Formats: sequence, C-alpha cells, structure tokens
Amino acid sequence: MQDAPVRFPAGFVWGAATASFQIEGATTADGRGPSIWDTFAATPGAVAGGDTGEPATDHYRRYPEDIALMRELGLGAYRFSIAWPRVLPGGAGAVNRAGLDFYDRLVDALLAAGIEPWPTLYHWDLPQPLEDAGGWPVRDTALRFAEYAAVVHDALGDRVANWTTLNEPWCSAFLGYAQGVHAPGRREPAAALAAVHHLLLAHGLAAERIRGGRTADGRAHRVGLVHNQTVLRPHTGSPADLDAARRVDGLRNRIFTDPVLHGRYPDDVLADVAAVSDFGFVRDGDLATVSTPIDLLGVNFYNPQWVAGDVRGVDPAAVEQGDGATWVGSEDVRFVLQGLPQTAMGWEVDASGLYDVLVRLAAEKPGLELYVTENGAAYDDEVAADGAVHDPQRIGYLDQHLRAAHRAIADGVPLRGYFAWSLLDNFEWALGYSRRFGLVHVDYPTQHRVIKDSGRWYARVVRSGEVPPPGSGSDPL
Ligand code: PNW
Repeated sequence: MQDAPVRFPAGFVWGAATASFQIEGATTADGRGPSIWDTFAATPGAVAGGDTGEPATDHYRRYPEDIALMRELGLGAYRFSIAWPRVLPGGAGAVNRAGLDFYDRLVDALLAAGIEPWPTLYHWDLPQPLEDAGGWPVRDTALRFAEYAAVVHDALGDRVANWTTLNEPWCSAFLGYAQGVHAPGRREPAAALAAVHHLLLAHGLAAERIRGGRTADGRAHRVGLVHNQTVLRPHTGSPADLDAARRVDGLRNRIFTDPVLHGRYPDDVLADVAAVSDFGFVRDGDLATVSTPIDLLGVNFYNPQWVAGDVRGVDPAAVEQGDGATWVGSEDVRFVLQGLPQTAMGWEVDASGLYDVLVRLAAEKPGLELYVTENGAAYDDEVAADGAVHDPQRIGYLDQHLRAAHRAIADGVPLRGYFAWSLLDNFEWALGYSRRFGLVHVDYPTQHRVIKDSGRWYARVVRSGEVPPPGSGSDPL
C-alpha cells in the first residue's frame, strides 16, 4: 500500500519556494536599504561562518537563469518574497522605483515562462530604520507594513493573483525578539509578545488592502498568511508532559491561528504569559482586522516535536539542548528526540506530522484552502565525480511528505498545492550557507547550478501529478 503510486488531483499547484534575503544577494544594488538581517549578519558571532547576504545565489542578477531552471523542473508556481528594503529603503516614505522594478521584471519573466508568481510580502527582511524605531514590538511597524503592502499591490496586482502577507510570524517574533537567534537578536520576552500582535495586525491590514482587487485579466486577488504550524506531541502521557505540549502548542500555533481564524487570543495562552505581558497593546478593533477573511492558509512544515515538562528519568542525550527563552512564560519546557532519522538540521523526520497538521487545520476552519508553502530537508550534499548531486535522502523525505499530503487530501483536506523548500541552496539564516535545502545545488564561489537528483525526481512528480513507487528512479530532464 505504502508503495502504490499516488495521484494528486487535477489542478493541484506544484511549486518551489525561496525568500529574498536568502537568495538575492546584491544587498546594496539599485538603492536597496539595509535590513535587520544585514545588520544581524554583520554582528560577530551571530551567523555561522560569518556568512552574510552576499553573494547568496546572486539571484538578483541571475533570475533569468533561475527561471530557466524552474522551467526545466516543470514548476507551475514559484513562491518568492519581496524585499521591503528594496521597495522602501527607509521602511516608509519614498518608493525606490529601481528596487520595485526588479519584482516587475521577475513577475513578467515568470508569466512569460508560464509560471504563476506567488509573492510573500515579508520573509523577515525588515528595513533597519524601522527596527531602529522599535521594530515589530511597536505598533507603528504594522502601519508601515500596510503602506508597503499597498505599494507592492498597486505595482504588481495587475498580474499577480495569489498573495501571502507574512512568512512564519512565529520565527519573527520569538526567534527574533525572545531567543535572539534571528535578527534583530533581541532577548526581550515581553517585546516578543507585542511583536506577535503587531505582526498579526500587519497581516490583517495588508489582507484588507489586497482582498477585493483583481488582475488585469479579471482574476480575483486571493490572500493568505504563511504559518509554520507544527505538531507538538507529549513525550509521555504524564500530566507534566501533556501540559507542556499544550503550552508549546499555544505559543507556536494557537497564538497565531486563533486570532487569524477566530478573532481571539487563546485564554490559556494569555494566562500562561500573564506574568510577562497583559497584552495591553491590543486595541479595540484590532482583532476584527487580524481576523479579516483569508482565502488560503500557507503551512510550512518540516518536523514534529516531542515536548516534555519533566525530563527526570529521560536519557540526557535525548534532551535537546535548546534555549528555553523561545517559549515565553514556559521556559522550562524541553524537547525530546525520539531516535528517528534526522536531517542535517538535526530535525527528526516523521511525515505523519504533516498529515496531522493538515487534518487539524481543515477541521478548525472547514473549507479554508490550504497550501503547503514550504517542505523540504537539508542534507550534506556533494557534487559527485559525474557532476551530479545524488541525494536519495532528500528524495525519501519528499516522497514521504507528499504521500502524507496525499493521504490528507484523500481524507477530505482541501489541500490545493505544494511548494518544495527550496528551489536553490541558499542562506540558511543563523546557519549561513552551511545547510543546503535546494532542489538545485549552488556552488557559491562560481554560482554554478546543478539540478540535484531530488530536483529531477520532483520534476517527474510535477509532470505526472503522481508520486512514483519508491526506487523507480528519476527521469532524465
Ligand atoms: C523556515 N526553527 O525557517 C523559513 O521559512 C525558511 O526561510 C527556512 O530556510 C526554512 O524554514 C528552513 O529552516 C525556519 O528553528 C527556521 O524551528 C527555523 C525554525 C523553523 C523554520
């Protein structure tokens, strides 16, 4: 049964995803201003190897070559993000036409290649001047985001139908402002909670602006949020572990999905964080804005996690050495490895987590269209003597997750598309260029690209709409 080919519905969207700071390079070209990731990467010790946003994959200049690769892969859609500091170098005020023009060219070139553009407005590169004015913990940043969204929507809305606002606000808020391992590197738990609210407000304001628009050929604009929902499983059935799983689920998932889907913050989460924040930053009307109807929800899924509230008796080698600062008000929680195969990120592979996430969201908001907007794996790829990149582990990862996604569809989940992370190897945030997620290998010194075996395998899936039986190899392109 596991080995039977699985066929996806007609019209299923097949794509790959990237993000501006991770691929573009050209960080000072054509009037781009600094972002918090430029500043963070320039901070000694913040990013592995001292890596920065240069040269990344030089996509700003090589985008025609990259679109040719997308065509070779047969992609129907491409999810990318727009760099706010290219469009508004000061974060607000004067529009930098030259920066906006890059996305104009990109969208035209994608459409000419028959690839549907799926822009994300914010994938973490906040203009530095807005961080200097307080960043996401201050309300003004949400208002500036709405202005930025309007500028981009005005410029590209004649051709772009599918929009997403924020990528993974959990990372922005908690990795950026609580744990400090992402830009801007602050460790201020109360500020992280304010960031959650202002990110969600930014999403709602932008979604209100985008909805109701139409492309020049008459397609209604659709808008959504990209959220990194995951499944938090209790390590044991003990009350301590069950409660820890509830608390982490609250901070990772429900603090975002409850306001967006239901217009309220979860009471248990508010109680859990009450000693840190009274949520006094929420103003009348905000939750109506945050819960403005969306047309789709993007789900980025990598791995499930097992949570413990009490690790006495657990093999210390299995307890992840994470920093509890991420989990504001629940700094005591720990994650326990289950002994499953791991990717090069140290993330355990268990595709049933994707199934569980999709089924849960479908039950929570019946009818809401879901898209897997990121899914993929880092492995230590090497270019072989034959010039190819043989990455059977990544093929295995994608195979298992696509089967899980298919199982969710078969069980009635309105999953409408899947975007592999990532098109290209790229700047993996605090880990720099040391982790490779691409379907396409990038040799950074030469910028030479090679489609990996997994890319060839994915191209076959995209062309056939079907996941082939394991071991059936990849078609030559
Ligand atoms: C996501 N975590 O990031 C992002 O959307 C991508 O830009 C990124 O490259 C990809 O996943 C792979 O990491 C995450 O610590 C970064 O749990 C860190 C975490 C989760 C997602």
